[in-house]
Amino acid sequence: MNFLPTLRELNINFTRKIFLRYASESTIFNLSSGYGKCGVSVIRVSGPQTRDTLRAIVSKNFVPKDRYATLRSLYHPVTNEMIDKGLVIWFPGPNSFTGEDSCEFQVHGSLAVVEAMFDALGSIPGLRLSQPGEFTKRSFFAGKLDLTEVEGLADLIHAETEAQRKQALLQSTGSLSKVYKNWRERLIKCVAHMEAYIDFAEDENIEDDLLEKLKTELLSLRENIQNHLNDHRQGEILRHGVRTTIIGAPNVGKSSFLNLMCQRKVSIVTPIAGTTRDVIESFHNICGYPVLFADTAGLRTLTDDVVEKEGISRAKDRIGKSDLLLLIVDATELSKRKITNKAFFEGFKEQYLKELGITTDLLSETSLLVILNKVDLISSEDLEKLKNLDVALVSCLTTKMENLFQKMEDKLKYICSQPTADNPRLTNSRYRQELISCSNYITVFLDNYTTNPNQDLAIAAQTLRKAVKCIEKITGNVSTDDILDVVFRDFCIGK
Ligand SMILES: Nc1nc2c(ncn2[C@@H]2O[C@H](COP(=O)(O)OP(=O)(O)O)[C@@H](O)[C@H]2O)c(=O)[nH]1
Ligand SMILES: [Mg+2]
Repeated sequence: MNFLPTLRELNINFTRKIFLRYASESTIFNLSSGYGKCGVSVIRVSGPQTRDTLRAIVSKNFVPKDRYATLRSLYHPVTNEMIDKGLVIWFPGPNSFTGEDSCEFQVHGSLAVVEAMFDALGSIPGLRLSQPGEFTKRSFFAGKLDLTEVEGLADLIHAETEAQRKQALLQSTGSLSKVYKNWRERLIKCVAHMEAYIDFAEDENIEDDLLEKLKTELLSLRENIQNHLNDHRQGEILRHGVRTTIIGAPNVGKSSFLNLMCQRKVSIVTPIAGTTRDVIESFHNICGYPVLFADTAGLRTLTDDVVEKEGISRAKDRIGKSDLLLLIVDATELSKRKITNKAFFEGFKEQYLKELGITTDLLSETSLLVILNKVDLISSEDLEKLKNLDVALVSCLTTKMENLFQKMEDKLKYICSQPTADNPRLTNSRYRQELISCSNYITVFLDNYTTNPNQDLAIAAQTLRKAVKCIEKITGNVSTDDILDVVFRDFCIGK
């Protein structure tokens, strides 16, 4: 039996088709790294005129060696004035980043040199400055990267912490792409089998248990997708930053804690209860994880102040949107109540949260770390006893932080997890939406198939094709200009 027509039809490399449509005559250039007062600036050129560009800038007889750095004098093609001496590298297509002929000029990093180079390149007819993301877009259309790799690359460029860098690097080098490609191929096979069944059901050569096998495969595939989706949004949180809210009663030192983390006076600190009213945010790299701290109004149930009430309402709203809550408690409160063992402490925590008006539904999806502040006010004996509890001990006044970073790192690791090449994390809500739809189409197929064996098989096959489309929208195998616009919009110029 020949499945080839179906497979070929589904497997058309749309990307290449689009590339042919998009491939322009234009050669683009831009600064890809370094700017003003940097040691080196790298200016990249890509497109059909790259070889001519090298001749125009270096010399008429210049014969570049593939992927080999050579030190050359660089000239303005109109004035023939020497601009700089720098390294020139020639990357012939198709084995270049963009798939086209490209080259790099590594010049001295001053603004004046870069401007003179831009003027020189701009004077060559047919050359123009690239748009943000245009080099990567060409790479995508040349089939060098799929959309998940493109988005991983954008994340790598924007990564602010070590954990984000690791996740982005894995994605940009194809870890997610591999998973989604595999699911797409498995689904395509299912469609092909389904169509074979429709076409050749009467044929005696068809395997009897073809539909049974199909069902087993789709159940297993759906389970893989579900497991990938049930990730507590770890990859997305790491990508966007862990929303961390500092909460507690008035005057326990919440604002002092934010200032200590930021090493500057972001939030106003006074001994007057109810000083902080708005939610004050500040982004920080904590142990390699991106943390978006929010200082909030002190929580108390008894207040008539309208502004403070609004502050408390904003704080609660923020609690509901947090990934991590830092509950600041005055350490003297615990030593006063003689709470030194774990069981008592758990009871205290529950009661204390209730007193603050924090209900369990607000906490359901959120991790909580208790931070005992003002340890400078308790005896060293009491401090020793508090060390038995699962808390971080700090003094914002003396800046003493016993075990704070270890405790924070444990929580952050748990919230973001450690992505690995074998188990890459879902990092993007766009992928989540498409995978949910994909899984739903598989469910529709399985439900209809199992409950109604007489269903229209052509419609069933169509449902599976829709499931394939969902995955193709993630990786960019289909022509969806609206998705491409969103993906490339956030790239920086020169990449
Ligand atoms: N002794 C002591 N006082 C502190 C400490 N942290 C904050 N305070 C004081 O507690 C008061 C309330 O601090 P603030 O940060 O405004 O508390 P918030 O209302 O929870 O934001 C201020 O007078 C701070 O100087 C600490 O570690 N030790
Ligand atoms: Mg405050």
